[in-house]
Amino acid sequence: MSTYDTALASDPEVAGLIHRELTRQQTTLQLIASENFTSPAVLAASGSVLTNKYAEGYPGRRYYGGNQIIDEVEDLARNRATALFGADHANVQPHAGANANLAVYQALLEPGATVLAMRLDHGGHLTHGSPASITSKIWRFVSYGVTPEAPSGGGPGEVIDFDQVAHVAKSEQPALIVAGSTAYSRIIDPQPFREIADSVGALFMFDAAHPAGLIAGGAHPSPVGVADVVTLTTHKTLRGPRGGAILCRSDLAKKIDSAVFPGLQGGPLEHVIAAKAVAFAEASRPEFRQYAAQVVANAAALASALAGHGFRLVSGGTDNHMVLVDLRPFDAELTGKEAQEVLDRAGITCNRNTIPDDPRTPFVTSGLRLGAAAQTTAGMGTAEMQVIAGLIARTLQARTDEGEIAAVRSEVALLCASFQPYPDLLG
Ligand code: DSN
Repeated sequence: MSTYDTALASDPEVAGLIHRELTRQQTTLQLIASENFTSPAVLAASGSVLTNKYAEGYPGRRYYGGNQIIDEVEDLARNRATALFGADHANVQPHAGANANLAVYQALLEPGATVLAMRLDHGGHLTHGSPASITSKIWRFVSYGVTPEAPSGGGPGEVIDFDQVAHVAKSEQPALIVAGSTAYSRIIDPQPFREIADSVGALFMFDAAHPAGLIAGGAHPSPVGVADVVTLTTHKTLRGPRGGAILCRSDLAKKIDSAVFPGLQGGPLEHVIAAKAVAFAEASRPEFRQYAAQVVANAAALASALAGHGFRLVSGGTDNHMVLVDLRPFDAELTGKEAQEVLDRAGITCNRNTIPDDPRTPFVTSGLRLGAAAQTTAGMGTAEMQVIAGLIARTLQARTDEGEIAAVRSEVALLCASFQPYPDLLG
């Protein structure tokens, strides 16, 4: 019996599913760059009785009674967020990073206003103006991308093209410039974006969904105080519960808060906000600085080991928690879709991803995105990253050989057994 079986004795069907997912997380490698293992304290807070409470509004201004303690919870989360990031104001209510971005656009822009953000096929997020996202139906997005792939032995390639950012900003006169990405493996320096935004009188939003934990842990430069607004997710490198948050200057606080509620969302998820408070406190401890540095070291080790196995690294390598791999030099026929599927069967969980100027569709892709944040939480170091790179190469080389895939699957389970994220939870 696991903890969940006991608590969910009345619903063995759901208990069984949670139990199976726990076992999956305990016996396979979690390399999705946007995932992590939260602490038991975060799990406890997000599974608490705070889920019972309705609290539309903000501390001190709620539309429901009985929120005295909930106000303390949300104030604690806000105060911990502002202290952690050195921000004037925090809104901890966004249910997700996408909601945080939408709320910022709603707060700062008139419908139809122009926004300059990263191209989706170069690493931008859906909320950075995908035709499939409501963002592009309300606002007019123009884009910048990365520089071309460097010729072999040449200088840096596939890095943010600041000449293009400046050029498009000048010609399109955006009201807002957005920095940030879901698939970019280099440090995003906020300063050049600030200068370009100032040169055209635009506001500047930094979407820190991915590097939030690296920023909190001092491994990446902070955009707080440089950008007008910073959005983040709390569950990726920051290692908290699934959710979003917004940091901003005091003069924008009222607009941002009104855009989140009542503009976009109803009742805040106070159990998740409590879990965010736990995560903000965890991220302010010295151990988290070591964690952030180890994540970066592990991603670099994974990248260089993969390069040694014949994969091409997009942007030439990594400075953050993720590695974007071009599969074509390893095997011209191998798509990201097939690679993701076969790695899944070998117990290596990751996601396919487009690479800049990918000749294949986003559903098929020529790339894989890998992240080191979760397995670093589980205690892995650079030596394990080299082992993982070898297992990935072996699996993809033998992708039609079920015996070899099963052998890798066993080795993965053996490796994971020594690095348990939840040693006290029985899988
Ligand atoms: N799904 C997130 C990611 O994987 O990067 C972005 O929303």
